[in-house]
Amino acid sequence: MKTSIALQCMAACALGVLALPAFSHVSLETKTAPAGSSYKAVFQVGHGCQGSATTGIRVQLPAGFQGAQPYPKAGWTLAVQQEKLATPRDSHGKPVTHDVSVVSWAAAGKDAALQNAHFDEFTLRGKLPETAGPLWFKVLQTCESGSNDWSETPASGSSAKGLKSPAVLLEVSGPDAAAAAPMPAMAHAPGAHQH
Ligand SMILES: [Cu+2]
Repeated sequence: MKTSIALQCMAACALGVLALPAFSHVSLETKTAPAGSSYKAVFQVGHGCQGSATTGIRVQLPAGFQGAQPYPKAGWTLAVQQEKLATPRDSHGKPVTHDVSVVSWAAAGKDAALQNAHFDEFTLRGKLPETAGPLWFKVLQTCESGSNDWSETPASGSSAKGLKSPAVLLEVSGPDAAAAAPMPAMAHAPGAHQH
């Protein structure tokens, strides 16, 4: 099953690479952000599922991503799931025991579905953890026919190299790196795009 999805995506992405090198599969507009900052996550969807139009985007928020707020989208129905935190945190002197764990957008009708050849963005914001390191957003892309489960993460580190269906990576940089204006990660340079 995994193999067939990978092959499907390979075919889809080969086309994507020719047409729009920087906008294949699902990736973040801004791939690096400083620890502890407020971050606007713009998920860019570059293709559907083996040619089929996208009807749903479900984003699982990584631990440490706080207070997520989705941007509503015309034609799409929003849903938000909360989860009990393993460790409650403090917010303005009050304990926070639950937080948003999943945000999803579903096409409200056939007309709203994102055609395979088109491009769109799904946006949410939240506060980043105070510690630097990779944050992986697992994204389930559902389509009129089939789905792409962008959920693979490496055993360690932040390289998606060799992963067939990588989760979406945000590099959280330390205070030093933030001051030194980090280079945007080139995870989706034409040569690097592989499934
Ligand atoms: Cu792709």
